[in-house]
Amino acid sequence: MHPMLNIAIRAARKAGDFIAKSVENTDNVETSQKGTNDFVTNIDQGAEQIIIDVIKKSYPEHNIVAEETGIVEGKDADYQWIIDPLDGTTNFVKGLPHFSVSIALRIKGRTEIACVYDPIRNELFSAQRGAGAQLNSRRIRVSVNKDLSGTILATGFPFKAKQHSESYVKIVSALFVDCADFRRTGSAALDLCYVAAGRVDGFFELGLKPWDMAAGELIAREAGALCTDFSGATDYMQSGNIVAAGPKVLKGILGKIRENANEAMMK
Ligand code: 2AM
Ligand code: CA
Ligand code: CA
Ligand code: CA
Repeated sequence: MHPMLNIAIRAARKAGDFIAKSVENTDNVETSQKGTNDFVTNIDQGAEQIIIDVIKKSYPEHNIVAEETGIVEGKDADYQWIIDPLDGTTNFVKGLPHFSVSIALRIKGRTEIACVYDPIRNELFSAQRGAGAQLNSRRIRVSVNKDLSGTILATGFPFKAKQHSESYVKIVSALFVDCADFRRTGSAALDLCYVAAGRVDGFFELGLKPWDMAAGELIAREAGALCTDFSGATDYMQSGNIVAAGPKVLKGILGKIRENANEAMMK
């Protein structure tokens, strides 16, 4: 295993176990609001510090971009770690046991290493570019479907970009004609991993941040998924709008998006 993947996994497990422990004793959880419908807790921050400490100890020169801390500059700009210490904070705050720790490493602008850890289920998803994707060390693959029929699609509602609600609902209605059903889990990082594992057949969401997607998208692609933005191009890290699925399902989702999205969503 790549030594940097080893460090990513060590950091994710340490942070995840810290989060899982806090679920047992919610007296220690302090929630504050960053904005409308946008929560952060001392556990998000504590988990992030654990991850940063593990990475900095092994790689003091590397750069870090973390959701709650922002940019931690190092001397070597070629290496950039992208961290979401707790993806699914709203679930966590509500006591809904579905969230994850997401860590990716980009080297010279390309994601090389990724891990997403679900501490409640003890599931560790990981990938190294060119070496496939794993769930707890076993190889995972996307589902194979000819088209949208029978598919279960994961999505996230545009709770932040509510100006897109109408177009979003149109896309969902159009997809619902052909797919079997939807899931809305609340952790984009795990949604991408579930695409990778074939637990859902596709995923789309808009308005995501790089740390929501960076690890999950490599894991999905290494498991055979294609990831695109809503126009079918690969600019999802910039736009925050992502579709992930096996090639045929992706084509079906993109078709419905193209027919129903507004102009701003297609950028
Ligand atoms: P978070 O829990 O790390 O914030 C679910 O739809 C996705 O949206 C999750 O990846 C979640 O990440 C993210 N999310 C939740 N609330 C958010 C907010 N107010 N602003 C931006 N992203 C948010
Ligand atoms: Ca957040
Ligand atoms: Ca997130
Ligand atoms: Ca987060």
